Amino acid sequence: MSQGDGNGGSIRDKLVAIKQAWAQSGRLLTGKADPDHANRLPPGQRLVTNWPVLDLGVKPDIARADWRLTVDGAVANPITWDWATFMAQPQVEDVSDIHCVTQWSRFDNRWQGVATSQLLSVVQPLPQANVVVLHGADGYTTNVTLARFAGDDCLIAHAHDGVPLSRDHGGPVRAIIPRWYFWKSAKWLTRIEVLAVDKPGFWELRGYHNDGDPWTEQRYN
Ligand SMILES: Nc1nc2c(c(=O)[nH]1)N[C@H]1C(S)=C(S)[C@@H](COP(=O)(O)O)O[C@H]1N2
Ligand SMILES: [Mo]
Repeated sequence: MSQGDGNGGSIRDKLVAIKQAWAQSGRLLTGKADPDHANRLPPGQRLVTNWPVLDLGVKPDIARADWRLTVDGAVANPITWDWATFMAQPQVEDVSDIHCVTQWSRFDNRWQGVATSQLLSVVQPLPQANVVVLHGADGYTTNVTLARFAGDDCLIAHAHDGVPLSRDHGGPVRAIIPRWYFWKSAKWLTRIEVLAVDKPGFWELRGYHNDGDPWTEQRYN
């Protein structure tokens, strides 16, 4: 995250400031919660068929040969996987919808990768473990409760619709947390920190909700 740091005039800093101001003013909230999922499209969302790209102005370029995934913190068995070790894990496929807090949703995304439950069974979280912080190679972070992260629809994805994840969309590997807004699905994933005490991530520190349920519009805190 070097671009723009310490330079209040960069495009990246302006974009961050705009989204942070939206969070402060509660923009985009409709007040029409749909906790029972009566509609497939959550309140305030509109369906897209393209796939927008959102980032902080930095797209890390990571070759699979250089990529590593470290899981550390409150675990009995910390790991660092290289590409071959990651791909040797049992592979799953899951279809889910994307809901971005900036109001676009995209249905029926077919993800391929390693289930978070598989990863957790390898690292063995300690009894006090409560939350994970996902780290992207661009310096991005986001926090997710361990319970949510362990959901059966969550995975560490390396492909979408059978095609390797592009650099734009977070390749080689990104997290997929379908039941939360898409800001929780960290791209260019290289580290998963397992913690006893919660630690807000990049957007959570800038006014976004600590959870992020689209049906009750947990956009901002
Ligand atoms: N590493 C990293 N992950 C990230 C982001 C980011 O800036 N850096 N942006 C988040 C946000 S706000 C969204 S909406 C989605 C966008 O994913 P996409 O570009 O594949 O649509 O990635 C999330 N994961
Ligand atoms: Mo987003």
